[in-house]
Amino acid sequence: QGVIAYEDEEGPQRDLVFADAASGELVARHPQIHHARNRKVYDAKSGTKLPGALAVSEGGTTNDPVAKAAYDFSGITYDFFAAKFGRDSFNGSGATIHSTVHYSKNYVNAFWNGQQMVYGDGDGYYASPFAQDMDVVVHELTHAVTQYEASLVYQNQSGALNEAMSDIMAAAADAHQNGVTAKTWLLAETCWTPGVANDAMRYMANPTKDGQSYDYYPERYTGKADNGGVHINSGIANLAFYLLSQGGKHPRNKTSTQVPALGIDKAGQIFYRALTNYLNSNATFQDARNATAQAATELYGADEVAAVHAAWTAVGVPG
Ligand code: ASN
Ligand code: ZN
Repeated sequence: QGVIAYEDEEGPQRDLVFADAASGELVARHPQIHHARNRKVYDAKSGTKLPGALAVSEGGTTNDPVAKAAYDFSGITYDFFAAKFGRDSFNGSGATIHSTVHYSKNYVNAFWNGQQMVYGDGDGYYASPFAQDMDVVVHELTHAVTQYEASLVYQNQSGALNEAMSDIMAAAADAHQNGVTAKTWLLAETCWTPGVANDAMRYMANPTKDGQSYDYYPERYTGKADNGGVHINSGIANLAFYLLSQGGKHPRNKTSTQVPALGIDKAGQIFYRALTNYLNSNATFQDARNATAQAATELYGADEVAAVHAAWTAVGVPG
C-alpha cells in the first residue's frame, strides 16, 4: 500500500495503490472518488413515516441541532471510510447517505433499515437524541457497509460479528477523529443515560460491565433473545479487537494469553479487510479468527498474525 504520483491530461495526480490480495497485482484508486460524499437528512416530526420531510442536503444548513448532527457525523463517517480504507460511501461507489431524525416519540433506539439510517430522540432518561452521538452514527452506517460486503446474517454468531463490526468501526472512527482515549472504547456514551456520568451503552475493553454483554466464547449466549444474542455475544469480538489494539489480557482472567498491542490503526485495517474480503454471510467466530489472520498475513507480517491469534485465544475462540 502506498501512493504513486503521475500526470495525465487533467494535470498532476496522486493515487492510492493497494496490492490486490488474490492476484498480487497493484490496483490504483483515484482519490477523486473520495469526493462523492452526498448526504440527505429528513425529519419524521415524531412520526414513523419514512423518510419524512427533507431537512438538509449536501452543502446546505439547518437550525435543527439533531438534523445537523446526523449530517455532520455521517460526513465524518464517510471521511473515515474514505481516508482509512479508500471506500467511497457505504456501497463503495458513492451512494447518497439518507438519514431520518426525530423518528417516533420517546424512541430509545436508532437503526439502519436496509436503505437509510433512522434515529429516535430517546426518552430523556435512558437516552438523549441518538443522532447526536457519533458512535451511534458510525455504528449504524457500518451496518450498511456490512450489508454490501460480508452481508452477515443478523442472528446468532454471524449477527454478533455484524454487531461487533459496527462497534469496532465506531471505535476506529472515534480514534481517527479524536485520537485514542479511554472514551474510544465506550460506545454511545454521549447519548446514553444523560443523567448518569461516565457510563456507556457498551464497554469494549470490559464488555460485561453493561450487565448484558458476554466476553468469552466458551460462555457465549445460545438462547433466542436479541436475535440469538447479537448485542450480547458482540462483546466477544469487541474485546478481541480491543486487546489486539491496546494489548493485554482478558479483563476477568489474569492467566489468559497476553495479547501484543498492534494499535487501533492496524487492528482496524485487519478487521476491515476481513469484513470486505473474507467473511461470508454465515460466518462464525472461528471464521472471524481465520479471516482476520488471513487479512493480517496479507497486510502485515508474522508478528501481526500471531497477535491476531492471541487476541482470539484470549477471548476463548479456538484456532
Ligand atoms: N441500535 C440497534 C443496532 O443498530 C438497532 C438494532 O437492534 N438493529 O444494533
Ligand atoms: Zn447495530
